[in-house]
Amino acid sequence: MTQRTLVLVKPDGVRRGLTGEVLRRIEAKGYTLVACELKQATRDMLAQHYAEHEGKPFYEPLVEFMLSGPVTAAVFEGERVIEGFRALAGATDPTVALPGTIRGDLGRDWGLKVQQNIVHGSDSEESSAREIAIWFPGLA
Ligand code: RTP
Ligand code: MG
Repeated sequence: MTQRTLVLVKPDGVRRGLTGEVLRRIEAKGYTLVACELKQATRDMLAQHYAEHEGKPFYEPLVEFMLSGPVTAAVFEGERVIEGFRALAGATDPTVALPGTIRGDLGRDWGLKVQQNIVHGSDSEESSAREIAIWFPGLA
């Protein structure tokens, strides 16, 4: 079934100049870019985006990290793209993410309060619909 997923190149990825590399990998896999914009998140957007994590020990550092600079927000489309992008991204912890994945090839532990792992990708159809409405409210 054709799906859409919300991808964020997080502030660490944008600062390191990895936006092109991340988008290249997703396009090379065969998914279709349907929206893309450099955006500065607001606290309100992040409260909605990370609602499931509210109250966890990493929540506040995560929000501060996500506010620390612009993110590249993108929507990709394709068959099973939600699962497909999460496979491209690799495990949440970049230290153990497998080589060949975005986080495994490009990320590492920087000894900071929250994992800075370059990308976000929606984890379900429900999440992708909710997240796309936050980041691209006008997208049909
Ligand atoms: P994402 O939502 O960014 O695609 O990543 P994910 O599903 O692999 O990870 P999730 O569990 O949803 O966590 C969201 C983000 O919070 C940061 N995190 N840090 N213990 C920690 O330091 C920790 N745990 C989570 C990461 O940036 C993670 O991507
Ligand atoms: Mg997640």
